[in-house]
Order: sequence, then C-alpha cells, then structure tokens
Amino acid sequence: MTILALTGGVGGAKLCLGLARVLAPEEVVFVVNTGDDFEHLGFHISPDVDTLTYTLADAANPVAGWGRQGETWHFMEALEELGGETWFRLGDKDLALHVRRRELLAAGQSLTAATAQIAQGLGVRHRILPMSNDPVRTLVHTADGPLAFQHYFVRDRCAPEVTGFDFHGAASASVNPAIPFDQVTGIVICPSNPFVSVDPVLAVPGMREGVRRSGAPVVAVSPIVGGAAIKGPTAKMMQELGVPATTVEVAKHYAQRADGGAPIVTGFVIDAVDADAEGEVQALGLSTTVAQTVMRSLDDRVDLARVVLDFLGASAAAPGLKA
Ligand code: FO1
Repeated sequence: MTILALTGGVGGAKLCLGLARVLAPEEVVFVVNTGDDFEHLGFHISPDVDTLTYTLADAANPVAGWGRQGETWHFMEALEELGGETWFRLGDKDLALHVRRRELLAAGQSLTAATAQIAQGLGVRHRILPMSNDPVRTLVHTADGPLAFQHYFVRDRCAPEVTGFDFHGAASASVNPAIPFDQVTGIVICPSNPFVSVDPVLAVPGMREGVRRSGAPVVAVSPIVGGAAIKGPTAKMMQELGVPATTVEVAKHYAQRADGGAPIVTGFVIDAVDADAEGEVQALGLSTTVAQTVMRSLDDRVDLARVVLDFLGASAAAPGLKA
C-alpha cells in the first residue's frame, strides 16, 4: 500500500504530519508544489518543500508554519545594514539550508536529490518529492499585471486583486520520475490552496495521467471551512475570481473535467461546519465524508489523517470508482 499525498505549504503540511505519524516511510510519498519557488539572494528558494521538510522534522516555526523554530535573525539584520533585500525573511538556521541546497544543485544534483539529502540531515525518513525537477513558476495575474508568486504572497502581502494564474514552464516540465504511480493505492490532496498550491502540481505533464493510471481513489480535503480559508488567501482569491468562497466551490473546482475525462478527484472531505453542503458535493459525482478538518493540535492532524485513510479505504472498496 502506497499513499500519495499532494501538498502545498503550511495548511497541507499539517495533514502531511498527521499522515507521517500514521504511515511508515515506505507507505507514503509526499509530492510538493514547487510553483512558489524563486531565485532570491543567489539561492533557489523552495518554500513549500522546506515547509514540509521542517514540519516532518518537527523543526517548523509553530506560529508562522514556515521557516524554523528557535531562529535568530542576525543575517537579516546585517543584510539590512548593507542595503540588501530583507522582505523575504531568512532565519540564520534556515540560511544554512539554502546554502546547502545551492551547493548540491551546483554540484549537479536534482532538486529531488538535494531535498532528500537535506531531509536526511534533519532526521526526516519519509519521502519528500518535488512535483518536478524542472522549473515551474506560478505567476499571479492581477489588475496591475503579472507578479511572481512570492512578490504577490510575501512582498505585496496578497493585497493585489487576482484575475488568474499561470504556471510558467509547466508545459515543458516533466513529472518527478520518482513518483511510484504504479504502486499507489490511494491519493490525498491536502488542504492547500487549490489555485496556487494544488493546481500547479496537477498541471505538471504526466501528473494527471499518473494519477489516472494508478486507478487509485483520490480524496481532497477542503481548505475552506464555513466560507473562510484556515490559512492564506484562498477565500480572498475565490471572491476576486468571482466564485463564492465555499467548500462546494472548491469541490466544483476539483470535480471539473479538465481533460474531458472523469473528475480527477473521487472523494471530498468536508468540515463538520459545512455538513449541510454534503448533498451538493455528492451531486457533483464525488463521494463525501464529514470530519473536523481544522487542525490545531497534533492529535487533530493524526485524527484527520486516519479519517482520510479510512475514506480512501472505503472509496477503493466501492465498485466503479476505479474508473
Ligand atoms: N512567508 C511570509 O509571509 N513572509 C516571509 O518572510 C517568508 C519567508 C520564508 C522563507 C523561507 C520559506 O521556506 C518560506 C517563507 N515564507 C514566508 C512562506 C512562503 O512564502 C509560503 O509558505 C509559501 O510560498 C506559500 O505556501
């Protein structure tokens, strides 16, 4: 049994931690969005990969969700003095990771290999796979023109009104060849932003095909609860895109037949707050289950992971869902 978990940053990483507590390293593979990556201060920054790595290493800043806990900021202070760019905060320990990744990439290692070495250094035994080793960059289209993702998300604090997204480079990228689609028995789309964290992963050529070829059930956990995103700009983006910020709209987004075939998602996990939306989601052709999807404690993360795995088990048992 191999579970594939597709994730973005902070929100999705919470469920990944729950899955990592329940599943052994050989039972799960974490596939991470790299659309947020960018070149900055001479480093290849890979925020969602690093957020998951720190989260699985129990080293993440528990308040921010990104970066490391127990950081000092001498590098940022010194860079400020020298007139360098400090809007993207790199802690002193985090800086070591970026220096190390730059060395490994410069030595010709793939992003996957570099990620594995860093994860090993931090004591993480679970497999963390970038969605692709090739560059894919999420571009945020706004009323004032396109923005690189981190310029939108961090520098401009998600203030610009979004009109759409592009995943620059996706068309010529290849899906990470290390993803073991033929061994996959269940797929989880973690509660990350559907537009800028999950869609880039699904946009990598070969990803949707691999998911379909696996024949595994695919369950997505709603990142919207009661009309609000737990973390980040999902609800704001939905309103700016002209769709209601509801769990049903997220289900519609995942149920849309992008390549004409059946929806990529077969099941949807709804928060108890939105239980009354279950019928509408089922009408989209998705199976549903209701659970507490807001994860405050480690137990919440583990409980939701168990709900998702049970749901996958149930989904896989249901005839016809293999389509
Ligand atoms: N997010 C911020 O809001 N402000 C930051 O200064 C910041 C720095 C940062 C450094 C390393 C890293 O791995 C992530 C960092 N993030 C920061 C988070 C990051 O922008 C987002 O987590 C993802 O790109 C969106 O999920």
